[in-house]
Amino acid sequence: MKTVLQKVRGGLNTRLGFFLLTVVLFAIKSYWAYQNKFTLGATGSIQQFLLAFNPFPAAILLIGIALYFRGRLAYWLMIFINAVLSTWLFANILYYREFSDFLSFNIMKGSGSVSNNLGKSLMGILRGSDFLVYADVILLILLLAFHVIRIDTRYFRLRFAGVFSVIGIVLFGFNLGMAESNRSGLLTRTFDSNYIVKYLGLEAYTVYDGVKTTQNNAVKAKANTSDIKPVLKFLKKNHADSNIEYKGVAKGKNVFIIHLESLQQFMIDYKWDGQEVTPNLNKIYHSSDTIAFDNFFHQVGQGKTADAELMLENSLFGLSEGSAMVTDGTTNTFQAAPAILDQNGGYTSASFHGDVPSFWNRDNAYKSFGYDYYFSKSYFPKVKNYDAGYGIKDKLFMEDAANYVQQLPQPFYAKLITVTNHYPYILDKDNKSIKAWNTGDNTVDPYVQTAHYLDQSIGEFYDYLDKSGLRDNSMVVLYGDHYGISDNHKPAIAKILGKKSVNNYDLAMFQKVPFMIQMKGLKGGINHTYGGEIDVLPTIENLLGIDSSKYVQFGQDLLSNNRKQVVAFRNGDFVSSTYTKYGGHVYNTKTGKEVKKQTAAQKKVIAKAQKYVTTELNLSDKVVNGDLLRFYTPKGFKKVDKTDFSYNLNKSLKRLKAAQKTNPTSVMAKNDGQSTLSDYSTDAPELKGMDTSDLVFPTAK
Ligand code: GP9
Ligand code: MN
Repeated sequence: MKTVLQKVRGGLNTRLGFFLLTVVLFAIKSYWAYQNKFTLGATGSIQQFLLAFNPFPAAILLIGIALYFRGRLAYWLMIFINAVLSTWLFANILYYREFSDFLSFNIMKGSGSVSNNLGKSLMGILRGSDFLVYADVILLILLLAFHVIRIDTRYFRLRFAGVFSVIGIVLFGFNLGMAESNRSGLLTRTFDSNYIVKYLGLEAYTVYDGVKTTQNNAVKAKANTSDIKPVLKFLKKNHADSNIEYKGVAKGKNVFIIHLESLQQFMIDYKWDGQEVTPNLNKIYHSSDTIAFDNFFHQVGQGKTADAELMLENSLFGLSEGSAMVTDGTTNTFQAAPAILDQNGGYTSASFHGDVPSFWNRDNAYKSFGYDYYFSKSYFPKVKNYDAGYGIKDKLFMEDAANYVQQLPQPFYAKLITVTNHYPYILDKDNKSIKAWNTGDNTVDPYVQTAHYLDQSIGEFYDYLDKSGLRDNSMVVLYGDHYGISDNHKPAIAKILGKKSVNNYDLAMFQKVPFMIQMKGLKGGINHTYGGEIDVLPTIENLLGIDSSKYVQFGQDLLSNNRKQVVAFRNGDFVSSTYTKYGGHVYNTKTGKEVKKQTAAQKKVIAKAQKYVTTELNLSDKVVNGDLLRFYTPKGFKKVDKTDFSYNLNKSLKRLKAAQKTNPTSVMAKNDGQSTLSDYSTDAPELKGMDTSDLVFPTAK
C-alpha cells in the first residue's frame, strides 16, 4: 500500500499537481506579503478571508496560461509567469515602502509626479526579507532541477487548461461579488488603491488600473488646443464681477480651510438632548466678523470628499462617475489654490489628514495642485485608541495639526480635513457627550454624536488660534463637504427635522452644508445667496485680492452682486433662487410648492437654468477628461512642476525644519523656536493625564 507521502509525490509528478503546488505557494507568498509588507487594514472576517482568497483566482488564471503549452515548456512557463508576478510584487513592496501606495501605469509612464527619484530612492530602502517573494520560485526550480519532482511530459488536454481558466474566472466573480457586498462602489468610486488590493488582489488592481488608464488616455489623446475655446467663451460670458467692497480685504492673511466632514447646514443652531449640537460653530456662524451662507449646497458626486476638495481648490466639478482626483489627479495639469496662492503672495501650502496618504489619491493629486506639504497619518503621534473609522479622531487630529501649523512659514494656506463625523459615525463611550437620536434608524442615529464631537474639536482649535495669536492674521474658511445622511433615510430625516414626511424639495434643501468665512474685522452677516462648492475659489481669490477672471474656474464669487444663483448638482438637478429641480420634480424654491403645470414663462426660466447647469457640467467634464488646462496657461501663471514636491516623511520634516531658519516667519520661529502647543487645551480622554509635551511627533533623521 502506498503511503500518503508517496501519493502526494505521485500527484506532484503530474502536470496538474505541479500547477496546483505553484498556485498554492504563490497564494501563500502573496498573503504573507499582504500581511507583512503593506498596511491594507483588513478588518473583520470577510476582509480577512478575501485577503487570503484573492491571490487564487489571479494565480489560477495567469499561471494557468502555461497549461495551454506542451511538455517541458509548460513547466518552465509556470515558473516564468510566477517569477514575473513575483517581480511585480517585489516592485510594489519597494514602492509602497516609500509612498504607501501601489504602482500605477501613470506613475511608471514617467509623467507621474515621482518618476524623477523613483529608481534612486527605491534601491536605498531594500530589505533582505523583500527577496522572500522569490522563495517559492527558487524552491520550484530546485525541486525540478534535482528531480524531486519529475516533469510529466504526457499529453495534457487543452480542454483541461480551458477548465482551469473558467475556474479562475468563476472564482474571481465570486471574489468580486463578496467584495462588492462588503464595500459597494469599490470599482466605480475607486476610493483607494489599497482597498482594491485588499479586496481583489494586486494583479486585479494592476489590470483595473491598466484598463482605466488606457480609456483615460484615449480621451486625452483626442483632445486638442481648440477644445479649450468653448470653455473660455462660456466662462467669459458668465463671469460675475467680483465684489469690489471685499476685494483684497484678506490680502496677505493666512488661510485656514477647515473641512467639516459630512456636516450639514441643518445642524447649525439645531438642538437635541436639551443642548445645542454645534455650539462652537453656531458662535462662529453668528459672529459679526463671519460671513455665513445659509443657501450653500454641496455639489459632489461619487468622489464625495475628493470632489469637494477638487471643487474648492480648482472650481472644477468632480466627474459623474468615480473620483477625478483618482482618475486624473496624477497626470492632469491643474491651476489650483495652493499654486495660485504661492504665485500671488508666496503662500506655503499644507493639507492635513489623519489617514493613509493614498486615500482619494491625495498623495499624487496634491502634487498636481502644488501642495508644499501633506501631513498624513504617519506624521502624527500614535496614542492609545487614537483612531476610529476613517482616521485619527478629530480632537487629537486638530491638536496634532496645530503642531505643524505653528511651523509653517507665513503666510500659509492650510487645509485641515476632519474625519470623525463620517458614516458609520463611530465614537467610543468616553467621547460621547450627547444622546444619540432615537429615530430607530441605526445608521442615522449616532450622527448627532459625532457631529457634536466634531464641533467640540473645532472649539478647541479655535481657542488655540486665539491664544497663539493666529486668529489676528488669519482668514478661516469652514465648510461641510457633503451630506452625512443620504436620501435613503427619509423617515429618519423627517423625524430629525420635526416633519411628518419629506418630499423631494425637502431633500434638495437637505443638501445644504455650512459655509462660513471668518476673519477679524471682516464685515460679516448671514448671506442668502444661492451658491455651492464650485463658487468657493473665486470668492476666496477676491478676498485675497487675486483676479479670478483669467483662470478656468466655473464658480462665481459668492459675494458678487450679479450672480446667477443657479447651483448645479452633479446629476444635472439644480437649485436656483427661483426654482428647484430634484428627482424629476420642479419646485418653487421660496415656497417649496411643486410646480406641476408650468406656464410658458416658467418653462422658459426653468429651461434656461437647466441649460446653464448642463453646459457648465459638460464643459467642466471636458476640461478634466481632456486635460484641457495643459493647453491654457493663464497670463502670469507658472505651470506646476509635480516633481518639485515630495511628501516623504523624513524629507518633509527636514524641509520644514530648514524653513525655520531660511524663512523664519512661522509662529514657532517667531516664538524663538519654542513650540506653542502648550497653548492648546483639549479634553480628549485619550490624552488624560498627559501633557502636550508628552505627544511624540516623528523627527527628521
Ligand atoms: C477619507 C475621508 C472620507 O480620506 O476623507 O472620504 P469620503 O468617504 O467622505 O469621501
Ligand atoms: Mn467626506
